[in-house]
Amino acid sequence: MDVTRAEVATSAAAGVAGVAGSFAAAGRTPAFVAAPLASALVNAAPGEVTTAVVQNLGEFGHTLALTVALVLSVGVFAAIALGATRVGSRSEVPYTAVLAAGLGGWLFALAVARAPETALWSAVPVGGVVAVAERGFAVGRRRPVSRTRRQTLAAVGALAGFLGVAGYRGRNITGAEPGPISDVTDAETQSEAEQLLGLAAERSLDVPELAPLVTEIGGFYEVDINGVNPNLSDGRWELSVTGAVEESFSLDYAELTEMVESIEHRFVTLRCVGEGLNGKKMDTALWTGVPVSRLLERAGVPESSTCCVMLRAADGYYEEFPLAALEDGFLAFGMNGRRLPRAHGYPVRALVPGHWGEINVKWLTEIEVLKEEQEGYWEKRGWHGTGPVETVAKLHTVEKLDDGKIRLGGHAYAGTRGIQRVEISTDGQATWQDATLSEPLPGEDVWRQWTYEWQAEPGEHEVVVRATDGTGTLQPESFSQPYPSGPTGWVSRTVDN
Ligand SMILES: Nc1nc2c(c(=O)[nH]1)N[C@H]1C(S)=C(S)[C@@H](COP(=O)(O)O)O[C@H]1N2
Ligand SMILES: [Mo]
Repeated sequence: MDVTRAEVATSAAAGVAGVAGSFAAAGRTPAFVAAPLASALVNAAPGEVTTAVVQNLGEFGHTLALTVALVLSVGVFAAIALGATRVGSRSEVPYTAVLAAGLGGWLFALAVARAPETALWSAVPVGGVVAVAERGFAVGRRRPVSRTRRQTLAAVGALAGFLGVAGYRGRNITGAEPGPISDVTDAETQSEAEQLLGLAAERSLDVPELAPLVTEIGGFYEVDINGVNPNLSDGRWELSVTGAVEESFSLDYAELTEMVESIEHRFVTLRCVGEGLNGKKMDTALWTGVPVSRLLERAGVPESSTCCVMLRAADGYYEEFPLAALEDGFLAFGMNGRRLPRAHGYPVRALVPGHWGEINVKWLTEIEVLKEEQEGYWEKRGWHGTGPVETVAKLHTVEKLDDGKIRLGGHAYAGTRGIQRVEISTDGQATWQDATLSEPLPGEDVWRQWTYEWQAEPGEHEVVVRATDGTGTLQPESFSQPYPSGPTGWVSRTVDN
């Protein structure tokens, strides 16, 4: 089959226009055609690839997947446009090519992103490009039409203009970024949160380089299986409690936020099982929400249901773990005095005390009580990240002070075991000294900051840091990689004075 240059140019333009139209309508939300394709690519990839993309490459990996998905989408819209012009050239009915291109574009976008209105934003540009080409460039026409340079330039210019507008519009669609929790609770709840945040600021060590006890929302680490986050609305959100319970039920956002008697604030630290030993995927926030036990009581969990639960989310994520762990869990709709941001699970996420970040499911839609164990998303890919966190002390700041001393600092975390002690060796583990710890924050599941100063001799020093948890157990010394059960070992570093 011969494809003429005009046809190649037309299909390519239609492909790009179809994707641009979708972006203009949906921005970085799952209704954008490339978003579900990128997710499908990541999810269909072998476990190691998914791990590399999500746990190690992070945002870059998602950008890569999204780029491949973009190219694919352009290709499909282009193929649709080409097919449509071919069909049109054999038809006596006017506008066959335009209609076929539009319909094809709409169906493809709909099949991928399942948003009929947004799909129109692909259909119209794809059909439009074919219409322009038919009229001015004789594509798909038997009757030759002479094309002028001016027409070509006008068409290219129109396309470029469309891309610019689409890019601008799409980038400004960021999805829900909600306001303070007082919008959905009351002024008192808001002021409690603010007082607690004030307390955390007071208790943070006076070491400017060291991250404070509560991480700012924008600085809180993020790990997602998809490069594009769900864009839910609280008005349509529902959480169902199902499975081996006496009575399944669903509850909506208003019901949850109106459980005034049950609303609590909790400082909780999260840490990703896939991070490096001295990595930065560990942060703390003040979360506002309702204990999960309220919902489990309402559903009624029979004595015989002692096994486990599956939490499911709007992004297709699912994680399974012991029911006992969930009983102390928390459903958060607030973070640092704000309503939960989209990146961290808006409108509601689960927080499971002391466990790896993995089971703290964001965009939560279902809690299913199970009678038998099943594998979660990451366990299917070989990870063991549903249990309690390992103890860790991180070394994140090394500074030389004016008086010539060296100051070290970091955070230590051991889940609900708490941190009792952090020790430093500056002589390659010959001797150990106690670090200064920040006063503990209220709560069972929070990190502590540590700092240590010493007058170092000139030269190199091997610095090692280790924590002891609240049960008196020393952080494990033997080194292991993050995969499959989280990193272990003592963080060390050579400090040059
Ligand atoms: N729905 C959903 N929940 C999720 C994830 C996800 O990809 N989808 N990632 C998990 C992982 S691996 C971690 S470490 C934490 C990270 O939470 P954060 O992004 O709010 O820091 O969320 C967990 N909850
Ligand atoms: Mo994670």
